Amino acid sequence: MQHLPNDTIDVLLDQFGQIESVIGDPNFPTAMDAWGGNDTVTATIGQPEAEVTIFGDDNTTLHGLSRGGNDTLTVNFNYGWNEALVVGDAQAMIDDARGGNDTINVEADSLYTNVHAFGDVAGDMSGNARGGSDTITGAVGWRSYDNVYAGDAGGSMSGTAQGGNDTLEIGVNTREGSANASGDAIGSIGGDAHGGNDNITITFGGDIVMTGGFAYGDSATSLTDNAQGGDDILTLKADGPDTLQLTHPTLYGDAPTMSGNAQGGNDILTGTVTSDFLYGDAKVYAPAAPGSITGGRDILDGGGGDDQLSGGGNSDTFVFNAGSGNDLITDFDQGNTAVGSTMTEHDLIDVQDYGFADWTALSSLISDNAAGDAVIHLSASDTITLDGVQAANLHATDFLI
Ligand SMILES: [Ca+2]
Ligand SMILES: [Ca+2]
Ligand SMILES: [Ca+2]
Ligand SMILES: [Ca+2]
Repeated sequence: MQHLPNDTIDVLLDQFGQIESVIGDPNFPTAMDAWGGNDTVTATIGQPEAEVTIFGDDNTTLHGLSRGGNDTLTVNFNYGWNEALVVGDAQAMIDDARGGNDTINVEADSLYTNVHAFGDVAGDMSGNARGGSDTITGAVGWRSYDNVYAGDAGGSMSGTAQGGNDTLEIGVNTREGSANASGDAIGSIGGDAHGGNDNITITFGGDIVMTGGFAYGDSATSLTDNAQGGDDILTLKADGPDTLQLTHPTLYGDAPTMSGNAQGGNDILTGTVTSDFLYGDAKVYAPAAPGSITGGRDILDGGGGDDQLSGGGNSDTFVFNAGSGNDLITDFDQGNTAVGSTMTEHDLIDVQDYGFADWTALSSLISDNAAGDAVIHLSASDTITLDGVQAANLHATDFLI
């Protein structure tokens, strides 16, 4: 196994419109197995229209038993109107190639600046490729709407590819801008590929107006074939009290769409004071046969604001704390039915924070609305509406009191 050198590379983009490409291990040997060096690359941008591309190993496909190094890749943004593509390892990985464990810091909080950052590859992972355990720290600047982060692949995952266990921390500290963050892939996860167990946090600043934050535990596109989602932790946070957004921040425990025989992981989704949409598994289901899609056992907590919560298939837990707002559960005990499964599920509503004495006390606060849906009146300002469920069909066993 050839080991490539550990390099330290500093690049300054101090010209208007300057375009630079930095490769940690240039001429990575693709005809044989090799191990990339542990490189430290720092790019500093000081002029508008400058663009930088960084690969921790090389802009090529890692084959065989090749392995990416453990790289530290940083871009310092000091102006605006800039672009960056930062990739922990390579363009693609096949065979038994493995990505390194990389640290990527792209806090692009300057205006009109967009970053794409991927922990392992800019393109696809196929064969039996495995992603590393990467840490990506990002921030979105004013009027920056094309910020995309993935723990593993900018493209798709197929074969028996396996995503790494990654950590993504993204700040949206701007009045206008948005971020998309996936624990594994931006494209679809298909074949027999698996997502890793990732931890994604999106933090909003206190004065957001036209901002968006979208997190996907596994894929920003879909889980299809026999793909399996990982067990992910997705969290929205807000720094300030004046949050108002026109785009609902949205968390998907696995992916927007699940099809074929896809299986969701057991995910933990936590919203914030904004009006969030939380999907334990997916928003859209296209099973190969009735019941072929399996949901995960997810935990959903919308936080404050008026949230829309969908657990998806399998038995999920919905958590409500004092100040939870007026929330809607779209599929209480109905997630399996949505994919054509006859398996019963038993979702739970956790209202322990409200301190009700017993089921008698809680049940007296549940009644049907004009549409015939059960509404649980937790307090003068907090309610839970259960779409498609009547009050008469709720029991003590549906709650954690
Ligand atoms: Ca990596
Ligand atoms: Ca991952
Ligand atoms: Ca997941
Ligand atoms: Ca679920």
